[in-house]
Amino acid sequence: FIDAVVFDLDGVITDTAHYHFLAWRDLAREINIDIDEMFNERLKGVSRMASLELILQEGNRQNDFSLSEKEEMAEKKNQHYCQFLKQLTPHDILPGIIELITAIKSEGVPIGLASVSRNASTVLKALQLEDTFDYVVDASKVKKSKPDPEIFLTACNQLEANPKRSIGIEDASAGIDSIKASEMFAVGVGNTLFKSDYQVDATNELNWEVIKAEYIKSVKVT
Ligand code: G16
Ligand code: MG
Repeated sequence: FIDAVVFDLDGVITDTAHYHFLAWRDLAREINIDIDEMFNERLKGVSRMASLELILQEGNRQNDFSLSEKEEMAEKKNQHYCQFLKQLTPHDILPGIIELITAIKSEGVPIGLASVSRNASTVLKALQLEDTFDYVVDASKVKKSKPDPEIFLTACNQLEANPKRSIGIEDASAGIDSIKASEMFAVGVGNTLFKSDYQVDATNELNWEVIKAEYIKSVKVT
């Protein structure tokens, strides 16, 4: 009765969301903008250039740089981020994720990955998960970033899944919006994702039996 489950990468499969934050924080400091973990919530699931724009707005510096200067800054942040990725190993897969994937797969339900990151394949390789997902949608395959539904709809389409009978798992507010706009059932990992259909505090609380039960409840209500 469930067609597919589509996972976000950064912040759900592994905590690269923190590395993105550290790299942006250092870059922002260089131009005298301070960002904290709370502000970082707004960067989660948002593409590289859109993240930079949000940071510049935060410091009221959105008109201070040319496009090529912005591209340089984004590139600098990415190089710093890629340094962190070098340390990434399968030990960095978040708690409960392998168990969840195993439970879903044991029922023959296909799984997809929806990440707007251009580094998604590098991250998957480092975690040794490159053959785990039935279909991976990354930045190269979509025109519009989250919160647009394109990325989750593409994943469902490729998995031959009806979005209304599919589940998306996200740690970002923009990602939950993308899942809801796709008419999928939204599972949120975090404590501020109020638009989720079902929310857990952390990945170790993701349990396939519970997720299915919550999905069935929502279908009965509507
Ligand atoms: C991720 C992160 C975002 C990041 C974006 C682009 O999305 O959540 O913070 O800005 O990818 O990443 P990159 O600079 O590597 O292309 P997701 O969809 O995996 O959460
Ligand atoms: Mg994420």
